[in-house]
Amino acid sequence: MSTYVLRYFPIKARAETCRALLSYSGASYTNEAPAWPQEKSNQPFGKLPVLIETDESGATFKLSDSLAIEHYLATKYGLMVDSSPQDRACQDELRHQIKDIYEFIPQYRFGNEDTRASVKEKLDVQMKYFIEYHENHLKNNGSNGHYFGDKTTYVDIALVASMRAVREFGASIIPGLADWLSPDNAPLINKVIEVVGADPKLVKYFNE
Ligand SMILES: N[C@@H](CCC(=O)N[C@@H](CS)C(=O)NCC(=O)O)C(=O)O
Repeated sequence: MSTYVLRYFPIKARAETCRALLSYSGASYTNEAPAWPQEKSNQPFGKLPVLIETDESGATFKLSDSLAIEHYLATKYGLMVDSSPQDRACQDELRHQIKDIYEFIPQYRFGNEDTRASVKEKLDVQMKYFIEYHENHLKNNGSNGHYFGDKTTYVDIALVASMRAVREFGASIIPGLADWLSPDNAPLINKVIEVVGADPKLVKYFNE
């Protein structure tokens, strides 16, 4: 069985879904927080997260970029809905929309003080689209706390983990961000967080 090291900063941000997928899959993994910027030049692309997998034979596989890591883990552990090319595309679409919301956090945090109002304005517009689109998708799937069918799959886990990052990390950075995700405003999104978040397979992740 493979073991993994997930390199990232000790914050709840871009690596959350990678960590949640590892936990959900029962994989053996450790988190590693390299000294930065000293270790930057030792990463394949100068950025984190980086996943290092070691298989039974001792061979290693290194992958950088959060979505590539997620896609790899979700495929490897049978968490992609693989019934048609449309289903695969739809999962990428939904996942990328979740990531687009997350991306407002670094834009706001690291942008100049005078760009913040415009970043917040764009976030507010996008949040409205995001919530409408995802609530509608979840309703069409039966309002059962899952994006596809009645089982936990990649997008469910990505939502739970990303919204945790948005609430616990992003909300302290962008005023009003958490309000968008109230149960009244986004009931079916919250249902996924409740149903999937209660799965014991995510306990290791939640305890990190
Ligand atoms: N597309 C990449 C972006 C990675 C990225 O920007 N990582 C940031 C942390 S969230 C980083 O490594 N920053 C440190 C640096 O650029 O020196 C991904 O999704 O993994």
